[in-house]
Amino acid sequence: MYPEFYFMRFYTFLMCILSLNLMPFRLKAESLSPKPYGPTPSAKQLISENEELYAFMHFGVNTFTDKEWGEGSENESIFNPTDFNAYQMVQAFKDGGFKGVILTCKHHDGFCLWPSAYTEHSVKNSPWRSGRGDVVREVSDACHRLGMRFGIYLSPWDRNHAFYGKPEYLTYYKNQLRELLTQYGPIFEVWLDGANGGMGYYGGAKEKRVVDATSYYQWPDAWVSIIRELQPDCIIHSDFGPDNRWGGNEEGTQALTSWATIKNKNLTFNTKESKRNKTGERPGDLWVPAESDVSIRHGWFYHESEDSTVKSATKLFSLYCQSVGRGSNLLLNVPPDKRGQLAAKDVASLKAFKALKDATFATNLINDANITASNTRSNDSLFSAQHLKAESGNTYWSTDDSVTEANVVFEWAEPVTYNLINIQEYIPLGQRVDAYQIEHWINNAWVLDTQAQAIGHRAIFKGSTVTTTKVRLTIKHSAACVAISHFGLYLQKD
Ligand code: FUL
Repeated sequence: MYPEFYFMRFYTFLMCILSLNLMPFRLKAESLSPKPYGPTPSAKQLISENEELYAFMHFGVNTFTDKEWGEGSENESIFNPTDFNAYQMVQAFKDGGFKGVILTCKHHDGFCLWPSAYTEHSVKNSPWRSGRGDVVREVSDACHRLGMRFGIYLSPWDRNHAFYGKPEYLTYYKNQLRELLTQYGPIFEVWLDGANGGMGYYGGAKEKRVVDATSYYQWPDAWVSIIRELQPDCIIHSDFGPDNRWGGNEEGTQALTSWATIKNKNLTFNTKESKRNKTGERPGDLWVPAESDVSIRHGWFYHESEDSTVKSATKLFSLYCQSVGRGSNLLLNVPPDKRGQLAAKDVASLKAFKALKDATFATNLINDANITASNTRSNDSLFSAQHLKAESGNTYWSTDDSVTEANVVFEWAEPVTYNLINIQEYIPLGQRVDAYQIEHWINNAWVLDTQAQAIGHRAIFKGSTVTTTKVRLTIKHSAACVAISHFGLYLQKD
């Protein structure tokens, strides 16, 4: 026999002993965990919800014509940023805590920010970089080098294209989708805008063309299948989803109760049902959380006259609380100026927003609290309410299967002061809680801070400043036993 043989036998024996030792723990965690309730997020939806913050960049001929919607007749020569710098922009988003950037590769005016092989109406006929520039390339490269994700907006409505409204345009659109999905590395989100039809240049026809978005666009067969085929990890955004839905306004806020789920009925591209968009539906059949878009300025494109409208860090933090803090992503648009950079004021606001957010969430007061739960699943520390302190990860407080009403009391030896409450559900197991409240103890009685319905990925409540020695979280009703991953009390100083 060879020495290697003895070594391999010993190694195999050792591995068996080790895995036998670990197995009971793994089996225990799996066998004791609650069963998922209702629809649950896919792996890419989970990543997207955890990332929370994305940047939108509206850039194109409108930047130079000072318009919001270009007509499609703009001469390519108008596009000429004087000092384009993708790194300046992507770095500013990164410094602001954003995880990805979605670029308007083509807005309604039809001008393409990349040298598409299918049209002359693009950067290749502009004076910028002598016609050899590619904004999509530079922004996607900067994203990938700086550890940010890159996404695309490709407007279905094209006011330049001669065939818009006819079958030929659909081939053009699909070809462009393929170009963008195959030549610029991983794409984390495709943002399909619902704005459609109207007056336009249309190759010189200069007329009104109205389409029925549901029957005209080959949705979902064409677009969705192309995106799924070429970028399976990509989130598809449209008015209804399928991966996240438009939140129902362009103000960056979400309804107080916004479920991550919707019903699987009457869903077509451009399904704008304001209630469904704003609040989601419960019980739902599909996991389609909201995404809330808003611009840091009054308009989506850069206009010097709007320099005074740049939102402050406090305003951005308040939007974060009203979007991410209501189970949605926040998609914040910051438009490049005529140089092809973000203006200093916008950059400063992004940085200050991150500083304010970090300072607010720096100290969770429950870390020093004595924590008592009315029920702990199987009385097992795996599901203890102590896990509520953890900011992220795979731990959560859970109750026995039969227990759908429960509470946790947090108690301090010395009074604590807070004005912001943050609660998160363990969403890999679905959205379970239907009603809950948070109270504090004052003058020997419980006083209500807030009562609400949906938790989901995150629920944030900014209220008046409270000083107390006891706080109670009560789950009044849950569709299945609870699975809460985080609870936090913070003091936001403006
Ligand atoms: C809308 C568009 O019409 C706006 O110009 C902007 O792109 C916004 C994000 O979506 O539907």
